[in-house]
Amino acid sequence: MFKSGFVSIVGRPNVGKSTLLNLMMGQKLAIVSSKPQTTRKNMQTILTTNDYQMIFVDTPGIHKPKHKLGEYMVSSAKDSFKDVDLILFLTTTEDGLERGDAQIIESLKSAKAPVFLVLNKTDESTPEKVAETLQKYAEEMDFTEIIPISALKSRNTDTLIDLMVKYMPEGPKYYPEEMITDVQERFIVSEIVREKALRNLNQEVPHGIAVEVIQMKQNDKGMYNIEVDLICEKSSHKGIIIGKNGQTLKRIGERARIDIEKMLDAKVNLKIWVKVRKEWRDNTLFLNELGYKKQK
Ligand SMILES: Nc1nc2c(ncn2[C@@H]2O[C@H](COP(=O)(O)OP(=O)(O)OP(=O)(O)O)[C@@H](O)[C@H]2O)c(=O)[nH]1
Ligand SMILES: [Mg+2]
Repeated sequence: MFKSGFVSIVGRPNVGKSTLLNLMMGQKLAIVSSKPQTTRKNMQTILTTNDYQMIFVDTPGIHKPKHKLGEYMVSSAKDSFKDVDLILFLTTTEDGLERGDAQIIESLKSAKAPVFLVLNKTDESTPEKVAETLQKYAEEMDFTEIIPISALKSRNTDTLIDLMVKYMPEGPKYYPEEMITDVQERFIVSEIVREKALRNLNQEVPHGIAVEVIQMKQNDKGMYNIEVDLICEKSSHKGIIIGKNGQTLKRIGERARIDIEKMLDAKVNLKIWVKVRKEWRDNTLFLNELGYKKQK
């Protein structure tokens, strides 16, 4: 009997949703950073074996939105509660209930799919704190399964996958075997650049960044010429992104190029243009242009 289904991965920002997705896929597809609100839109990845096909939906962290981009992110995440066969609710031992998990649990209660409580980052915690947290959460909701893991150290993640498969219904191969994601290469390219910007910039600068691929062409030697706009919110931010003698931008560009070359398995010539667009995170038209718009 072949099993298949959709699995949504939800939780507060920064709890390790994208890290877990990459681990289960056995390759890096979603970007990861130590800053909250890294993921901005839902992304599907597809894991096919001889026995099952699971489609994972990585979602933005659920938080209190402060602009239209944030509203889009939170509604995308919550949309994923519907029409899935299983929900993984990720959290950590860090006072999650006080920091927004209580509200997430309230919305999860009306979901039709079974909900697993997945306590991540156990490598950063103690067994006592893990046990205490699990007990506290179990009082809030009747979770189908409760699994402590470390996505970073692959701790207990095989058990998690086994349990997920157990709850998958009998079903068809929704996607061809060789397909691993529903997003295009262009999107992953823009995300890689954004990841390097997130990792190399501080305070409010990285959160106001968007990346748009304006050209991506392969020449007859197989090399890609890629040009992207790196959009920020203020001219002072533009200066910070470029850095002294252009050092910061150079570092972002080099790190991004290395990862893009790995992903495309080809040489890449990457050009980044830094642009300013005031308050774009509240500009609906521009958000739509960047692909931050509802599908329906
Ligand atoms: N120590 C530890 N760190 C982890 C673990 N899983 C993820 N992290 C780290 O937590 C940070 C956030 O990881 P992400 O995977 O980007 O988290 P996310 O939930 O997708 O975050 P958003 O996209 O912002 O909602 C990164 O620095 C990860 O390396 C873990 O099991 N243990
Ligand atoms: Mg993420």
